[in-house]
Amino acid sequence: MMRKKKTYAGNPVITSIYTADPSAHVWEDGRIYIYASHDMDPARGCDLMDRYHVYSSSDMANWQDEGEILRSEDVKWGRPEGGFMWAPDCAYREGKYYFYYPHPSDSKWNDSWKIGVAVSEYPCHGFRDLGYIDGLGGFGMIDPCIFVDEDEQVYMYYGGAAQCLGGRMKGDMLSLDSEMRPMEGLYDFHEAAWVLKYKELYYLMYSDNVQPCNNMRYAVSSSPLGPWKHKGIMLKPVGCETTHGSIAQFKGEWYLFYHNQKISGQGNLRSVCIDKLFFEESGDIRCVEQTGQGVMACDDSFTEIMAVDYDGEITENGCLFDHVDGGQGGRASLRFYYNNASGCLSKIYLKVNEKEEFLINLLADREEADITIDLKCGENRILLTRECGDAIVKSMDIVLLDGGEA
Ligand code: FUB
Repeated sequence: MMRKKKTYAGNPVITSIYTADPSAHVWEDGRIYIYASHDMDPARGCDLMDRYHVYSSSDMANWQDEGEILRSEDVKWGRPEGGFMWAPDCAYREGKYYFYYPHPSDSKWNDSWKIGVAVSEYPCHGFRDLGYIDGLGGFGMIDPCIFVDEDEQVYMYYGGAAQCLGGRMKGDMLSLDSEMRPMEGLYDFHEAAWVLKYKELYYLMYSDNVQPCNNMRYAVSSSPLGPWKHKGIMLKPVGCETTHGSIAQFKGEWYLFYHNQKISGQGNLRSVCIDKLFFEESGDIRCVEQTGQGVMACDDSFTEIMAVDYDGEITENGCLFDHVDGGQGGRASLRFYYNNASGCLSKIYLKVNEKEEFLINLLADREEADITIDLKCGENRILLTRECGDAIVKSMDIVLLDGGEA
């Protein structure tokens, strides 16, 4: 069967699992990628966050889950209890993708933040952890943002607990080339720094400390390290306490990537959204309108994808797909087709070859849920167990992302 093409992305745009803190980038292959953190369901504050997923698109409306790229278990220097894989960023240089993530190195998590780096030759798989950046970290120091200027100079920004620091990085993408210095002129900085350049001006977007829900503000400067001039609010509260996002230009249009709690109603089970962003003639950013429809496909580049279909064996408590052909093994994009007439969010637990994977959301106003996982070569067993709600999964299709015929 063909996977259908969407005309509008819808908000939230990622619905099957909870995702937050989206960092969006357009890479050499002409696609746009979102590097998101993952709010593990059920949540315990933001403590259990783990398993970064990457999403990619050629048209802004149809997003492919590219699968998991890193989890706390892979971080040898990290806190023994794991979790706390918070807001990441990614940068490209000379054929390699560098993934930056904040993670504590000790059980006393908020005193021991470090900025870890993983590297790959690919934008969305194959990442290996390289350790952390010497000279960065400490109490509340989270949310790395990497900005590569037009002259190829690389800058690092990060911070939390009301402190934002910035500095130059070396071309190795792993070490600092200057002291990190306070970014001056920001009004009410909380966390979530994001830097970009538009025309001749640098923009630093960040979240403020307003309670119970933060705003997103921005400041401008003629230099990448400030001093900054505060300009105002560019995203009003999204409904949950945190606000965090990124800005990217894709095929001529500007977009804001952010998160809200629309699916769960819980501030620590968030979902990535996208809306259009506009610069005024003056260079000011117009306050972004948060829509339910989301952004429209920006062109016809997404062609319907041929997938292999499976009918599920519907059981009293879920659905079983046995003898699923994983081809030569590797990443597989699963799409579950379901009926959810209850009007409420349903959840199913996914197990692949007896390995616990995720709770998957089956939204009342949708009929499909996507997730990318690893399948082994040959036959696989995929079991869905009802966690809550009345949705019934009937069938599934699979696209093998790493090649290999199913
Ligand atoms: O997602 C965990 C933390 O919440 C991020 O690092 C912050 O920016 C806030 O979004």
